[in-house]
Amino acid sequence: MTMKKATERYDLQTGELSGEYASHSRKKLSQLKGVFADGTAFAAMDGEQLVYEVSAHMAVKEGTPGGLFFGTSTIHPGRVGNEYFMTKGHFHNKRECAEYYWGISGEGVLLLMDENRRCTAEQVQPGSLHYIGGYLAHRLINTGESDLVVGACWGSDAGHDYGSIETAGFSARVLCENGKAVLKESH
Ligand code: PAN
Ligand code: ZN
Repeated sequence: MTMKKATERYDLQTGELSGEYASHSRKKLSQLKGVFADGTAFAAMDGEQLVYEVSAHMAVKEGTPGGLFFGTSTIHPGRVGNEYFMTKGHFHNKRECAEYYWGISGEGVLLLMDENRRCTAEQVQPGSLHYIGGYLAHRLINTGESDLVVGACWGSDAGHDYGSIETAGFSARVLCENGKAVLKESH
């Protein structure tokens, strides 16, 4: 019997992933049209600006029943008007599929919304652990001045449904008021 060398790597400090199964994607502002409330502020900004990046470790094919995916999301600091940079957010295609998030660095908010559009929000900070139950849409918001880095683990058959969020959005937004992050209802 031979012992295999570990080729897949996860940096415990930074959340950086590397190896055969690691892939990286980036979201620029121009890919987030309609996500932020202030369309005028959005139009005045540089569409090339990087808003967030996701590294994912996918050792099985998307859709494989029973498998797991593992990822690191980095949301850069910034605002569109008074609204902080954030992810698009999604429900899972298989609505019952849950997910774990954990804070690695930076400060932010995890916004959750159920299918009746009821929102709750959790503070994300280094070491915070978040169990996102099934049937909940989830979005990360960077309320700090440095990168918000968050780890994630989800089922390889969960899938991502962005459509309903693109159409109706979340029923709450996190805005900067007098330098502080505040949660505001928005229908
Ligand atoms: C995360 C998210 C990641 C980017 O890995 O996919 O934070 O957010 P959007 O997918 O909403 O653009 C996750 O929740 N996976 O299921
Ligand atoms: Zn998810």
